[in-house]
This record gives sequence, structure tokens and C-alpha cells, in this order.
Amino acid sequence: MSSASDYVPPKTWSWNKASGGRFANINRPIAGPTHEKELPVGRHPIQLYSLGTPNGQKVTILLEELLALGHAGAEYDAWLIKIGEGDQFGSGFVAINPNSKIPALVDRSGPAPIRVFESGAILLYLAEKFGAFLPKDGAARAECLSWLFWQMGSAPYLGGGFGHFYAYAPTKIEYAIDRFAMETKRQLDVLDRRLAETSYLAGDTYTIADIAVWPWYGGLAKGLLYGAGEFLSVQDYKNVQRWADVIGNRLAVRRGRIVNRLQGDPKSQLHERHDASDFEFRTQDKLATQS
Ligand SMILES: N[C@@H](CCC(=O)N[C@@H](CS)C(=O)NCC(=O)O)C(=O)O
Repeated sequence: MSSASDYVPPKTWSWNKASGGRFANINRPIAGPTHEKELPVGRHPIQLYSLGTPNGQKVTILLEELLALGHAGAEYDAWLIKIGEGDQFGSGFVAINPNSKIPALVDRSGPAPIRVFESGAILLYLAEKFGAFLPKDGAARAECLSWLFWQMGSAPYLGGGFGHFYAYAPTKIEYAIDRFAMETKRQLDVLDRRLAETSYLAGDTYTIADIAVWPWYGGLAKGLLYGAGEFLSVQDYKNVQRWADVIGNRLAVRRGRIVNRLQGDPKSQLHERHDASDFEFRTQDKLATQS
């Protein structure tokens, strides 16, 4: 193992230097808005403020799935929040998500607007509102919620742990990369064993559990996250591969995953979505690199 750092933490941490790395300019140890900025509002019942990262894709995939099922109430305007430029710290965004992270949504279909933040809460809110992609009761519902919340607890080790230290940190720290590669491979194996038993995570049917997990672990399995496919030997997870392909081929998924996207092939980026016709002229049959 490479040599340990000689850094000794002080008695009390203070914010006296940028942390370095790819997100240094947006990392802060305090919450709250940094500037005044209202959010735009479009004509549809659902107003989404997001970015096409794996966390953002979960919501646009579910909205496209709901529209594909014929739920007109799921029509939405997807506005771009550029987190690299600090849009998440604008006063309007902080008012709908005090945690300053995408995705956040406002449901304007009722007498008073309802804000929802945290992707898991948004998926659950929409699935309950439209009565879709969430089993109604019993073991199937419990299984769906278990995998949904598994994703919320697990992905920070993949993204904030493995992805950060493997791809973004200013120095390669063997201890950190080893620790989080180990955990990421363990998580892939958890999924692989589950998907050896059933077609989808909650059982025989496609649910919000798959929609939450796919953008992270499907992307990782297809080698699209952090350029880490070979490093993690993702091809070994055969059941995850099968599941990732089946879901990735759904039209609603191909649509949802390009909304609010700022990276990759320009033809696979739909910066804002206000109408189904916005998808015309976009490349939807090709998975582009994401991170
Ligand atoms: N647990 C949250 C995580 C959301 C999250 O981490 N969003 C990131 C982008 S993927 C973000 O907005 N980061 C901006 C920041 O940290 O300032 C969820 O599932 O919604």
C-alpha cells in the first residue's frame, strides 16, 4: 500500500481552505441560500428542478413511464439546475429543498403547491399519486420499499465513496479506493444474487425500486459510471447485466435518462423538457457516457 499521509487533524475543524477535487467550488460546511433567485414555472402540473445525474434520472424515468401508461397528470416541465454553478443555493431552490440537492419537485395540480425533495420520497410520492409501479400491499410492497430504501442507503458509498476517490479526488488514495471498491463490488453481488431469483428487484414486476437502482447500478454495470467497468470487473455480474439491458431498452427509460443531461453526446442531451415532442431529433437508442 502507498505511504500514509502525515496529516494530523487539528482539535477543531475550520473552513480555511477549499477541499480540492472536482466539486471544490460548491462544497460548503453551511446550509441555506447564497443568493436570491426565483424558480421558473411552466404550464404543466408537475414542475421538476433537476440535473441528469443518476439521482435526477430516477425521477424523469418515472415521469416518462407514467406518461407512457397514459397518466396525463404526470405531464411535467423539467428545468435545469446547474449544480456546478451553484444553482442549488438559489433562494427559490432552497425553498423547495432545504438540503440544496437535485432532484426537487413541486406538484401544482392541487389547490396549494406541494414540494417534494429526496429522490426516494419523490418516487414514492408519484407512485402513490398515480397508483403505479408500487405494489399495493403485502410482501410485494414491502419488498419494493426495501429495495427502494436499499438504494438510498447504498449509493452514497458508490458515488460519494468509490466514485469520488476513484475518479474525482485530487490524489489517488489506495486505502480509500480499496475500501470503497470492496463495498461497491459487495453491493453489485447483493443485486446479482437477488436478480438470480427474480426478474426485477421487487419480484416479477418492474417497480420504482428498479427505477431507483438502475441509473446507479445499471450504469455502473454497463461501464458508464466513472470509467470503472474494467476496474470493477462489472461483466462478472451476469444477472445485473441482464436486468440492466432489459430496463435500458424501455422507451421511457431511454427518454428519461437524457432529460436535464449536460454530459456526453450532445444528441443525447435534452437540457429542458416541456413537451413530449422535445424528444424528437434526439438519439435514444444509444447509451452515452454518464457520471
Ligand atoms: N439523497 C439525495 C441525493 C441527491 C444528490 O446527492 N444530488 C446531487 C447531484 S446527484 C446534488 O445535487 N449535489 C449538489 C451539491 O451537493 O451541492 C437524493 O436521493 O435525492
